[in-house]
Amino acid sequence: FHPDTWFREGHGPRYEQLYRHLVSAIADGTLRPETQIPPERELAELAQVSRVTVRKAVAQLVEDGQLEQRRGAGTFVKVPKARLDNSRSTLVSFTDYMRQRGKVPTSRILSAGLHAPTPAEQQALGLMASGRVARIERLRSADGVPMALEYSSWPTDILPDPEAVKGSLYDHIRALGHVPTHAVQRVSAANLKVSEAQLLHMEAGQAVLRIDRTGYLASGRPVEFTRGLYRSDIYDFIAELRLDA
Ligand code: 16G
Repeated sequence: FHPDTWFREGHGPRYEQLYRHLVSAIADGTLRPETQIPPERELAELAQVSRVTVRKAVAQLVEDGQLEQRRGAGTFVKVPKARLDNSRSTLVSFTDYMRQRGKVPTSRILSAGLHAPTPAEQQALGLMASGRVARIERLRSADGVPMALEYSSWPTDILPDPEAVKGSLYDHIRALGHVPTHAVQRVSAANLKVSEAQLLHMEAGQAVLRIDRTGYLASGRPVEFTRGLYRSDIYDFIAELRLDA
């Protein structure tokens, strides 16, 4: 990205030229999604224009939805809203979902271990208060862009060692001989805490999609209890509806 060369490119008001330069840098991938653009003063210096010119060009890009200003953090190239839909209602893992779309999934494990189950976990998974539950909390990314936070709980006979999960949790469970075959999901709205916002590159208090999933084995036994917080600027929840015959 060379803001110092923009002025050799065209005609019209300077802010329009700078605007066009930024648009093409985003379009050709020189400025990738989630890249932070230099602060106003720096950009003005690089491009040798006034800060007012930079402000106008940036404001136009924000209005277009190509750049995004995050309070206290700076201005970023917006991640294009992918239609991350699941309108066929198939049970897929994050890993498979992203791979099917040509993206490279990665996970950062925030914590993994065995704990005393909360009342919600006891109820969802049919556990005794005196027993243990396996918990794993991960930040899920696709092509390096943070997409979701997932807090997942399982009975310990299904997931005895959550610390051993490397890539896909579903693959890990399947390799142990357990196959969740169906799930029930509840979609709601939530606001991010400060720590969660930092991980997702969002602002504290911003709205996210919360998806609570309970997953079952073919026998009907509930084995997965997962809360996911999905970036609302990237995820759309889509359901396909048909008229009853
Ligand atoms: C999906 C599931 C989540 C599951 C995870 C496993 C939704 C809303 N949630 O994110 O419940 O635990 O996949 O992914 O789709 P993994 O096998 O890639 O670890």
